[in-house]
Amino acid sequence: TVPDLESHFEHTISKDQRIEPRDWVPEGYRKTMVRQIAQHAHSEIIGMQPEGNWITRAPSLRRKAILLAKVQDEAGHGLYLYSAAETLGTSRQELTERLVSGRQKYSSIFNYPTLTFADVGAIGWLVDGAAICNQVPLCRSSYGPYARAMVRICKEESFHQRQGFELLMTMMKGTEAQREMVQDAVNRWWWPSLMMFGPPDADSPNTAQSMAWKIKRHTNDELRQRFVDMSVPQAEILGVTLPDPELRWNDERQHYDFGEIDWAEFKQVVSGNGPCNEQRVAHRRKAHEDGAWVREAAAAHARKTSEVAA
Ligand code: FAQ
Repeated sequence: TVPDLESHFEHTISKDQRIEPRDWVPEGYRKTMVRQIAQHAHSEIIGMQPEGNWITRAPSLRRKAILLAKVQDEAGHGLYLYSAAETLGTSRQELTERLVSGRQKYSSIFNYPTLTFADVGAIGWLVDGAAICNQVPLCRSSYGPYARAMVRICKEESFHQRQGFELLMTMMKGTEAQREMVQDAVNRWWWPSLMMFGPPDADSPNTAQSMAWKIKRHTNDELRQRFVDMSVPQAEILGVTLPDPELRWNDERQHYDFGEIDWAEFKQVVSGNGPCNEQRVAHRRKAHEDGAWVREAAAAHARKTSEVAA
């Protein structure tokens, strides 16, 4: 009966055990989990585009090999995550259709352009850095298939973050023009990276319930603060300035204070009006349409083999 199932679900959550695909879950839990996993998967897939833009123009064979590997990892993360969502009863095809028709979100960060090769470094350092900060706690998320996917994904993100930092460090040891390129990239990517953590807690409609269900382990503002605290010393090592005049250590709080995020810009980008939203979705839609014949051929082949077997 439902009360039994419900108490089993509540018990599993309260004991910090994992919910598995065979378990009964409240509809709200299923909906939230599918939304978060799908948005996460879409972010990985759309997130291939800004850096993919530089694969053909990487400055050396070594940089090209690293970048190819990173972008391929992102495709892998996306597929992993779609599989996790499928265990909740929503197919990858359905989710892809929601993405290409603009009905489902992906991270705001991937709607900004990559103007120079230093952007590849800044994405690795800041965007993957923010992703790790957000995702390490998700390894303890209550939904088993999602939490387990996060373990592997975080290992790969850690390599991504290091390659970005190392790229920027190399450029900082180069010419004056290279140092300026790095500073310019950091100026453009810093604030959008802080927006990756989502709206402030007071304006985050999903946080309270997701924390109660242990889908999320920390609030948006907690993770954003952790990211700022982690990034300031790294910026010092690199020798770049973070573009926030209000950034300073607060001895009382034992954290860095930072300036106000431009939430109007965040809302614009999330609602489809960022600098590259249209281009990103159009590119994904075209790739999906161009791949239709592969899906049809695979389905026809599967049908044929099952007919032969029967
Ligand atoms: N952009 O109530 P909340 C990566 C939406 S890392 C767009 O606070 P929640 C790696 C939110 O979904 C990036 N939308 O929501 C990589 C909700 O939507 P709704 C992906 C945003 O879920 C690196 C609404 O606003 N990582 O891809 C954003 O509790 C380099 C209200 O917000 C993840 O997805 C945003 N920044 O908390 C790849 C991590 N923020 O209900 C390539 C997993 C919020 O209107 C290259 N996700 N929204 O449909 C999470 O941890 C959470 O979903 C949050 C949002 C923290 C993102």
